Amino acid sequence: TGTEQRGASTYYVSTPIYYVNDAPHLGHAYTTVAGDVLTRWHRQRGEKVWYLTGTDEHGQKIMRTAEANGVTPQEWCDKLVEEAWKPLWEHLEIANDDFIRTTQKRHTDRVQEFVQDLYDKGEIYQGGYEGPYCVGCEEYKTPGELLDGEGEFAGQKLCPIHKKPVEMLKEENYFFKLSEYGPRLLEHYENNPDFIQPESARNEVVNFVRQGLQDLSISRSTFDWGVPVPWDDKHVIYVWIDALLNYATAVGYGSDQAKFESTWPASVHLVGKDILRFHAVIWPAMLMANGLPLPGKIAANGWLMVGGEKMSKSNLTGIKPQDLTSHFGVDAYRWYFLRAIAFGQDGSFSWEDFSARYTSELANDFGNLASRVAAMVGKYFGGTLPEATAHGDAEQAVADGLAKAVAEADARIGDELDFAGGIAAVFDFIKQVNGYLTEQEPWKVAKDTSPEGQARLATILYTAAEALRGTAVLLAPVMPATCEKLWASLGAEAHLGPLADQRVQSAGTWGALPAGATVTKGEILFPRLEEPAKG
Ligand code: ME8
Repeated sequence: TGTEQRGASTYYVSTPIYYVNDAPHLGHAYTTVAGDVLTRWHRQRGEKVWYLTGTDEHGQKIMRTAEANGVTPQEWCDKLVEEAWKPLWEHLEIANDDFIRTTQKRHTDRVQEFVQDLYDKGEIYQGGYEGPYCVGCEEYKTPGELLDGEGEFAGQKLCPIHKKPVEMLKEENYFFKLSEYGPRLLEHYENNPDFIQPESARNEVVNFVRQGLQDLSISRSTFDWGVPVPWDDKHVIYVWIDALLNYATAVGYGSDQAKFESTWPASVHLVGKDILRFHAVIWPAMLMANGLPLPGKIAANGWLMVGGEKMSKSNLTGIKPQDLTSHFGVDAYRWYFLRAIAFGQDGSFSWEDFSARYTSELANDFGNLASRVAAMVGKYFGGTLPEATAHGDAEQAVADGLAKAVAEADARIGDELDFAGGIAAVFDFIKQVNGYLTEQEPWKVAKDTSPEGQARLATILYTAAEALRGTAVLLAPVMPATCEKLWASLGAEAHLGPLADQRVQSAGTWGALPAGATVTKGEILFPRLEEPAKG
């Protein structure tokens, strides 16, 4: 059909663009860190990558928040973007290539053109609609999915996600003929089994579409904080239509054809499962309607939960990432959520679990290994990495372990978005190296001053250092600053160049770190946590 061809030469990943009604919490950071690790991984494969994030600034939710704070919506958005959202992504070492805001002219002009095109093609018509609306979701709800309110909300119907009363909304609006796209969408899901990930999300969407789609109201006339409908300025474009188009407008749709063609379509749209239908149903239908290629994958992450409910800004249950990074550090933070929660599943944050994993896996297994090896190369070889002249079976097992970790992590993280599985493979390897040192006992071998004894000692320490070289490359996308410190402590840059230039494909090639490298005992990678932990 043409829409299924993916030709772009760029590995293009997007996060949702977040509502700026409040500051970001752990949930937003979860999706954004996942995308950062994924794109860093692909950059490390040597691919051309584009990583996009941004903010969703129109609609009633933002307008009401601004009103409640006594400022204009634009002032509110500017303040939140500059003081809360951008600084957090910098703090978390997010290497996004662009940051789109839906109030930017480069976006609003293109949104109008896109919608005008659909109108000209007869995909949009005028009609009326009345139904229960959740401002938290910015979405009409179907009566069947609403919950009965209790207590302060007795007698009212509640949104199943926000647990707040819905409002009855009646409008004369413009409608997109979404109902006509069911068969083509189902065909696309069928022909592209990986289009929606994970499987549970795919099934949910397929079932939803099979029940039949309704046309979608794409304009609002009861408030004006939005992009005007080009042919009828009494209406603004529905915030979700406006928002979804960011993925195209940010990479040159309608403005920079060369860039658009080399970037579009997205390889992966990362989304929370709360907004799956918008991305897996409405968005592809909009693209089909305008003849644009569909994205490669919609990957839904689960929810971080608080007290059994989705952590949310609207319900004031958000925990600020900075509350955790100030205690655990940024890299441990980036690592923890991807390591501890299977991507696609819900998960609960717990201070105890984070502390326990930090201490056992980061400080003890990984950090201690790095500092022990550097200390022994310092003590026994004056800080110059010795040659492995006695490489035998035990060493070969470590070399094979590295190759296996590389292959496993590359497939899991780079292709399957199984971050937990990929990180676990690297930490299994770290355990293997620790086991190797425990068995070889270099501190005892050091007492044997014969040439054979010294050759053994040299070989053991070379092997451990080379294992760390591979580990630094594999963990760099997850813990960039920590791996830079390790790279520096191994003296790797002088021989192999910057860590950022290392390739996944050659990370498992044994013997890359040459004898003669200057190994120094650098900073402690994971300092002991201060006790007692908050929580
Ligand atoms: O939905 N657990 O913006 P939003 C995991 N503007 N992820 C969570 C989470 C949680 N508890 N809470 C939020 C919007 N997220 C729209 C998107 S896209 C064209 C428009 C993450 O500020 C998750 O990725 O409500 C979720 O989809 C997103 O933040 C919602 O952010």
